[in-house]
Amino acid sequence: MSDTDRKTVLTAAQPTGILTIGNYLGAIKNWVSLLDDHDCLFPLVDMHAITVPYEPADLRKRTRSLVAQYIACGLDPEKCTLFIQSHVVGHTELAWVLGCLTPIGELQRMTQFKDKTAKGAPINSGLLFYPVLMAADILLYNADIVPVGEDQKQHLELTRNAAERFNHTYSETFKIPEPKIGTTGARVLSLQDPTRKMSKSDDNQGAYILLTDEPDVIRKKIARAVTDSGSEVKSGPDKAGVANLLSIMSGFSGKSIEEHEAEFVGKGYGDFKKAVGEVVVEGLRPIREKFEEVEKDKGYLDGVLKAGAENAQKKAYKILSKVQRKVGFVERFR
Ligand code: ATP
Ligand code: LTN
Repeated sequence: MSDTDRKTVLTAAQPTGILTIGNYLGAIKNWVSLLDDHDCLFPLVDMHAITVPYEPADLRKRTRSLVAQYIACGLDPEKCTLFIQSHVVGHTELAWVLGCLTPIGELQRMTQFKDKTAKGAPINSGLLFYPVLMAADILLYNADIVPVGEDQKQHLELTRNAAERFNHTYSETFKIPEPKIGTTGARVLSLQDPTRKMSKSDDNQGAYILLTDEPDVIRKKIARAVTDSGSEVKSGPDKAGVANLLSIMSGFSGKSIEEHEAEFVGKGYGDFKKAVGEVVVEGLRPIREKFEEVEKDKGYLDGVLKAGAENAQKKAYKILSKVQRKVGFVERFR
């Protein structure tokens, strides 16, 4: 495939802490599979992260840690652009222009904004503007494909509207990005309540497995995972707990759920959970080891981030200068 045929994929996450196996199996593993045939950009959206209360020192630490986690999960910086959003000039500049085309009502209708404000805490205007900054992240690189979870569908719709509005108000500039909503990745459920998704913000630490959990912690969490009544190791609508463990096992082993079911015919939950534990421990071992190696290598991480920002900046300037010309700003002297 020639470079010009390659589609641009862009997706982002906030640096909120150590990722879970839900983030890995449901999202990152799929991003890794796109690296060879696409031009992939992965900004770490630190500017989005300051829309809610936070500690500056934590944010800095978590941002660097997330880069190391991405690399450990297989997002090879030689094959994609890993960068920090605040390192690239253009995200906020474009957000401002798009914001001047976006009716307030459209932002107030966002369910994520409504959920966050419903809790009654004081609201800053950054939280309202959040989706416009997200639209800028995507449009600044004319991304074709944006893989996101179901919860980001509405923000993607707003992004598409903003691109169409700009194209219509000025002239054809932006591609209309396609969302790729939670397609092939598994939806990993809580180990303690398989009616909910696995989430690192769960109060119960037994509900999730982090990429950096030690082998014994992983084994314990899986041994204590909620399973269903009955004793057959089989996926099914009334067997959400067992189905979740089978899906996790298959995500790490690469074998199908049916193959794993066949392995446990005539065996009980105890044997099954032990086997799941070992598959997860072995699946996470290289990730945890790589993470530990990369996280402490400050020089290497700095190099990755510097190269990532330079590459992203080149692309961003191209679109930003086009936008600034079209909206009537006097050309910048450089
Ligand atoms: P939290 O874990 O705090 O609830 P989050 O993991 O949903 O937050 P995001 O940054 O929104 O945080 O997630 C990044 C990506 O991981 C998204 O594409 C999301 O759909 C995916 N993801 C998160 N949790 C799971 C899960 N349990 N199963 C499958 N995919 C998941
Ligand atoms: N809002 C998204 C994070 C995000 C994003 C983006 C995702 C910010 N900018 C651009 C895709 C493309 C979230 O909370 N998951």
